[in-house]
This record gives sequence, C-alpha cells and structure tokens, in this order.
Amino acid sequence: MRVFESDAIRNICIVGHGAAGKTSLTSAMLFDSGAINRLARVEDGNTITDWEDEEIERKVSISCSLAHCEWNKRKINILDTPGYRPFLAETQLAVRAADAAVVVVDAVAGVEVQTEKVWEFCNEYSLPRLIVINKLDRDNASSERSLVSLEESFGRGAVPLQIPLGIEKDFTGVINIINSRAYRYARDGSGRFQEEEVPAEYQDELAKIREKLIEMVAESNDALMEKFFAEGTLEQNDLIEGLKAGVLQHNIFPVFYSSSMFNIGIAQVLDGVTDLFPSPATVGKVTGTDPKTNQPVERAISSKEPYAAYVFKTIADPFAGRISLIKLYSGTMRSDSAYNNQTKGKSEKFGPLQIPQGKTMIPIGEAHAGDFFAVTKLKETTTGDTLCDPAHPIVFSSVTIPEPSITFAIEPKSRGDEDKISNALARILEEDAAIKYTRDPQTKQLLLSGSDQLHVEVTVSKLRKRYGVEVVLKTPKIPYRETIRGKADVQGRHKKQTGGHGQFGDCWIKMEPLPRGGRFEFVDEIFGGSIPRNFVPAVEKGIVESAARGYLAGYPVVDFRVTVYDGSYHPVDSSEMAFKIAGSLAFKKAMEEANPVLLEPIMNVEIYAPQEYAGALTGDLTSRRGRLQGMDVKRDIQIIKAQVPMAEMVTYSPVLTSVTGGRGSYHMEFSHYDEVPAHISQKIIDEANKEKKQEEE
Ligand SMILES: Nc1nc2c(ncn2[C@@H]2O[C@H](COP(=O)(O)OP(=O)(O)O)[C@@H](O)[C@H]2O)c(=O)[nH]1
Ligand SMILES: [Mg+2]
Repeated sequence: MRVFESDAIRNICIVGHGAAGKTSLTSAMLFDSGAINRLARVEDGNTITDWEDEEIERKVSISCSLAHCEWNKRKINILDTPGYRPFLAETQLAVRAADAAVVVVDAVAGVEVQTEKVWEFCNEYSLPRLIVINKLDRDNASSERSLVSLEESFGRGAVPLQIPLGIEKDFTGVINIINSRAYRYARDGSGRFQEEEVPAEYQDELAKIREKLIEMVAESNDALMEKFFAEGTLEQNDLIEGLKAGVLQHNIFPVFYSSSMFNIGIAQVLDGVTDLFPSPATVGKVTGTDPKTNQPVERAISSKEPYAAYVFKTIADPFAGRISLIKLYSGTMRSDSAYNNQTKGKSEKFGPLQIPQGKTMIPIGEAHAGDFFAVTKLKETTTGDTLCDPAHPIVFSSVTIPEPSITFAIEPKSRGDEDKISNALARILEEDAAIKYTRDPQTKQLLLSGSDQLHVEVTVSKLRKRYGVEVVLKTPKIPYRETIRGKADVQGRHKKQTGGHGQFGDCWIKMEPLPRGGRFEFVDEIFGGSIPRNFVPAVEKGIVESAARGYLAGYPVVDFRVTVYDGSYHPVDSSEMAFKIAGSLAFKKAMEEANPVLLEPIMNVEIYAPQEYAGALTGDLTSRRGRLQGMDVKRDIQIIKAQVPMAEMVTYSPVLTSVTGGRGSYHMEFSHYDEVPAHISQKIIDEANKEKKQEEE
C-alpha cells in the first residue's frame, strides 16, 4: 500500500437513515475503484464494512467500519456508519473523525428521521456534505419527491448536480449538469458506463437545473454574485470554483443519483468526493486544548509538525485483542515506536501500523498527517484519547456519548459465570461506550443499560458469541423500600427455658419516622443499667438486621429512629444473642403499630420529541403517574420534564418509539424515594410475598 500525503487524502463518512444503502454504496465504491474484485452485497453477508457476526446475521450495520480505496490518484478513507437509532453513537464517532460526509437518502422514502439526526451531527462538526439519492432503480423511486424533502429539511443548499437518466427499472445513468454530458451504465453491476451527448428530451430540464445551480453558487459568494448580476450567468470556471467553495463552507450540498444495487452512478459520486471535498491539507488546521494552560491551541495539519493523533474508535476483537483506530492530525507515526498518550499520561509502545479494509489489516510502515490507521494491543489507550509529542502537548475533544435509556437485569444461565460476565462486558465497553453495566446494591441484580432493547440484545449476543457466556435478560427489579408513617412504643421480650441454661432478653423501644433520606438512627437512653452496657449494641443489631430483611414485602426499612429506653435482664440467662432476638421482636411489633408503607424510586425524566407529539406524550406520562415539571422548546424539539416512578418507566422505551414513530428519545436519572399509593402498594406486597413463598418451596 502506498503512503499518501495530506493533500492526496479524503476522509469521508457515509451517513443516513438505516437501509438507505450506505453499506451497499461503500461496497460499490470499493469495487469500482478496484479495491475489491467483486460487488459484495449486504444480502450475501460479504461486504467489507458489515463484517461483524452481528452485522452479517442481522444485515444491519451496528458499528462504524473503516475501508479505503484509491480514485483519481487520491486515497479515500471511508467510514461506513449505522443508520438506526440504537447505534447512532457509533455514527457520532465517525462524523467526529471524518472531514466530510456523504449523506445517503432512499429515493422512495426521501428524508427520514435519522437522516435529520445525522445531518445534525454533521452540523455539529461543520462537515462539508454531498447527498446521494440512492435506490433510483426501485419502484416508486422519485428524484423530484426526494429533492422536495431534502429542500424542506435542509434548505435550498441541497441542489442537484445531476439529472437521472430514466427512473425505476429504466434508471440507467446520470447527466452531469456542469459539463453537460450523459453517463449511461450497463445494468449488470459491472459499473461500466459510456459518456454520451445529453439526449434531446433532457435539454430543457438541463438548462433549467443548471440555471438553478448557477444562481445558488452566485448567491453563496459575493464576488460571483456581482459577476452574475453583470452577465446573467457564470463562466464554467467560476461555476466550478464557486461550487467547491460553497461545498467547503457548507452552503451548498450537491445532490447525486445512484443505484448501489445495480452499480450505477457511483463513479460520479467518487469524482464528487475527490473533486469537491477538502483534503486534510485543505482543512489546514485543527483546534485542541493546551493541557498546561487549558487554552485553545491550533495545530497545522502537516507531516512536518510534531505528532498529534486522536483515537476515534476501539474494536474489541476476541482474537486480535484491542484494535485502536487513529486519525493522525499532524506529524508522522511509524511502526514499532513508542508514543505518548497525553490523555492517560502514559507511554504506549506501537507495534506495526496497519490500515483496515473492513476486518482485513494491511501493514504500512508509516502514516502521514491527515491519514487514518490502526494499531493493535495498546495497553492504556481507549476511545477519545489524544497521542501527542509531550514537548508540544495538545488534547483533542472527544465525543459525548448519550446516556443509556433502557435497563435490563441480566442473569447468567449457569451459576458462577458472574465473573466471566464482568470481564467480557468490560471488553465490550471498550468498543461501545453507549452501554453501561452496574450492580444494584439493593436488589443485587446485574444491570445492563443501552440505548434501546435491540442495543442490549446485540450486547448479549456478543457475550455469547465472542466470550461464550449465556445470559438471560429480565425486567430489572424495582429497588422498593419500606418505611413508617406513625410512631410506636413497644416491648420486645425473649425468654426461653430449655433444660439447664435459659435465654433472656427484654427491651422497650420507641420508633418514629425520620425525614426522607434520613436512613436509620439508634438512640441509647438506658439509665441505671436496666439493660447492661454490653448488651445494648445487640439490641441495635437485632433491629438493623430485621430492618434489612423488611417487614411488608421484604424490602429494606429506612428513614426511622429507634430509641431504646428500658428493659430488664437476668444475671445468668441473658446473652448477646438473647438481646438481639429481643431487638428483632421489638422491631416487628413496632412496625405493626407504626403504619408501615412502601417507598418507590422516582426518576427525573426528560423527553425529547417533535412538538406535534407533546400532547400524546404528556397524556401518557399522566397515565404513568408522572408529574409534569416543565416544558421547553429547543429549535423544533419539545423537551418535556417530569418526575415519574421508576416502575412506570420500565415499559416506556417501546411506547415512546411507537408514539413518535422513532423520533423521540428520553433520558432519566434517579431523583428521590416517595410513598407508593395504597392501591398499588398492596399489589407489590402480594407479588413479593408470593415470590418469597415460591423461593421457600
Ligand atoms: N433496489 C435497491 N436496493 C438497494 C440499493 N442499495 C441498497 N439496497 C438494498 O437495501 C438494503 C439496505 O442496504 P444497506 O446497504 O445495508 O443500507 P444501509 O443500512 O444504509 O447500510 C439491502 O437489502 C440492499 O441490498 C439500491 O440502490 N437499489
Ligand atoms: Mg449499513
């Protein structure tokens, strides 16, 4: 593999809604450029970029995947990304690393939910974009409808550079409106095409669309605007340069047409990538933070600068180990050298540098500024880290991964696999920062959280296939608690006469509620030795242990104070054990009197969805015993804030998806404990006692 200089590289990500054809487009690009020797298909499970078991099996991209090809003497690094919501964290990683984006749109569906989402990601990183309307071969494909939806969502900057030649089963190529030539393709998937005159019946449309492009280019550039007013048009050269500038400043998003399936129009998309997108050298510089001063610093993207690189993704490969995907911003990096991980403050020994073609690794001796490469088996380095010359430190910003929104309990199928689960999940976490793994201290359950059910299921499947651990997913238990509303004043007396040595313990206690969060207090008010000093802690122990086992439904009792103020003892028969039992007897009696109730965790929930769903969503929240806390609007997105019992949120994710057609998302965190309403509380108590009985049987 040749090593490319910064001005001969293009770093692109392929983004769009799921099933728009991103992986197929990537495959066709690799084939047409000669990087692979057959047109691999998602259906056949042999594409370069959907190479993980999970992806092949589900026929869906789950991770972002790196490939590369050579076109017009340029090296194009291609990051194929997922387009379905559960896996968009991966797409964020790719957008963060790329210098430009190819946005793929389905010609039947037009702009879809996640098209808008990935567009926002591109806005966040100010990426130049071109748009590919794909699947023009399909029944009901429409270039006009697709263009209308693009303009509605992304404005007038989405302008066609092409006219499709035919549509649906007659889609055979594209007309380039800049050079006014037609490109007619064989429909055999070979990608071969002929350049022709534009057919007569397209001439009017060509003139009209060309005019529109010229206007848009003139509009995006003051100097060209003057020329346009003076001459009524733009010269060819001005048009091309103006278009490039418009793309670079993301005022113009040129639209191309393709069929990835029939391999039509791909060569023109590749031309668009090399001709319109900036090389890292054109991007010119990158901004980071100086770790010493915490001030922003700039670094020129040049091989002559000190080295600085960003780790944009990690793959946890069960065989190769940890694979780090790296974007080199400045300097040169070489195989078998030591480099400073600035983020971790550690030195890392690099083995061979490699460039991935999907899962295949091609060794290279060195990489130059602007290029992507991979290294395996780094010890300390994780996604988001910066590697740089310690004499010229800089730290690049990493991607903030959204908090998970759905939680399941996982149980190993075979006992004793807990450790295996923890180890395997720690590895999976390295490559997927969007999952979370904890143990609930109260319920003792292992909890696995992800962006939605599919995400968690994929993780479980990775556990099985890669690490051989089988787990079952369960709805997590709600960590209910118990407390009291009233007071009690009771005696706990334990007396047993069995043959010789007896047992005797006797205490009087008062019990009263503490404010929420007050946990437990024990007050010793014994005067005059009615209970000997050394037995008082035994009373407390008896109470604490009983409280942990619960009274109503087996949940820990909290937020109460016990005062022990009297009692009696026997010089021979009293013992620690006897007073512990007396304490627990007193506790039970006190609970009977003190009006015990259940507490449940209440969550702070924030829901984000287009405004039109606000009514339906607030209605649903009310039915979940939610209390609205406020409404907010950010751009077109309605933010609903509410406090909702955790028990009611367990089933929320699928409902939100169906109410909003996949356009809503939410985030929640624990707020406080509150009393469970009486009518619900009885059900929970019955359920818990039934479970307890089953366990005992
Ligand atoms: N008819 C037709 N089907 C396509 C085209 N491109 C992709 N597909 C099919 O659409 C489905 C989704 O494609 P894929 O590349 O996995 O989409 P991605 O989710 O955007 O990566 C697969 O069944 C592809 O074979 C196309 O241009 N025309
Ligand atoms: Mg895909």
